[in-house]
Amino acid sequence: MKITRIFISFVALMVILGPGCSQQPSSSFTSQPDSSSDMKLQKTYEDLIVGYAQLGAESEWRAANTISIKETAEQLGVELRFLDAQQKQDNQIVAVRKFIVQKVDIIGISPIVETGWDEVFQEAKDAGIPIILVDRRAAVPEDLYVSYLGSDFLEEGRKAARIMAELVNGNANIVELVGTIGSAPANDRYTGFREILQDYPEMQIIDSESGDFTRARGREVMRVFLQKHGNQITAVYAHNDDMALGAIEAIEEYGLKPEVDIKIVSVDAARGAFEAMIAGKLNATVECNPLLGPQFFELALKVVNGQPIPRWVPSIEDVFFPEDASEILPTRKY
Ligand code: GYE
Repeated sequence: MKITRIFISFVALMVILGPGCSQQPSSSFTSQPDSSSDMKLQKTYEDLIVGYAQLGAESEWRAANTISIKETAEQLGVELRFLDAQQKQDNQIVAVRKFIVQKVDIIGISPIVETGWDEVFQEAKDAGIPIILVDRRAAVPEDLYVSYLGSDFLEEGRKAARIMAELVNGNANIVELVGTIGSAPANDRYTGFREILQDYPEMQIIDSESGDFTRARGREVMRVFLQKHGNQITAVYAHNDDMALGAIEAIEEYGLKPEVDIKIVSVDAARGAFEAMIAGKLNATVECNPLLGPQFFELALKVVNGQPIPRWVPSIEDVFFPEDASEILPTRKY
């Protein structure tokens, strides 16, 4: 079974291509270039000061994302002020406030959870500093940020469910390892998966718990699932690869064979997932691209120069299976 690019979302492409999707950043964020002014007024990458509020370092995905942001800034000559919030929303809010005091040109942030951002985003707006949401969305009014750069997490959940349905022939007792509670990817991967499951009455989610997107928590939660449900469990849906890798360890400890006795589908397509597929321990991984540095700084420069940008810049993503894993692993960048 080889499902390659057939899942690339038509909707996502329409968002990229659609003429109605571009918007002019609001004038309270950026000064429009005066048509009579000369090109010197346009900023270049070397002029840009960017504040970046990263949420933490919980996964292989996040490590690759941070490297992409830092390396791209260095290559382009952008002055990057980077803060790691260590998995705490309060730290991210403090980081944004620091960037406001420092009067950076623009702020990038991966909001750890969806809610609770209105006040601090409003403060940035009042200071005339635009915000780009990177990787994760925030549930705030649209005028509080200029663009969202990241994946279609709902579609990732749907893809995982379609693959799972094929693997189990429409019949399974599934346990779910949910990502960080309240985060956009956990919320949407949860919902997208269930949307598709409605068409498969014999596929039941018998338990669902957060493993906080980490390998250690994925292993702990899977141990508990196995204690509770034993070999009733026939499938695992993990919202990211790290949790799936933890679950694999727990399944082996319990004496069952991952991939064979228990089918496992996860999200991210990080190198660890390819290695697990090559070792015959993971059935599939849905890609979620963390290499957002180049697109982020391109957007940032456009915003600062008052150029139109899309409201959403979605990533185009694939799905990978064990049969292609050895061939593809050397080409993976994360
Ligand atoms: O899937 C997970 C990470 O926000 C898309 O966060 C990201 C998610 C990714 O910890 O591995």
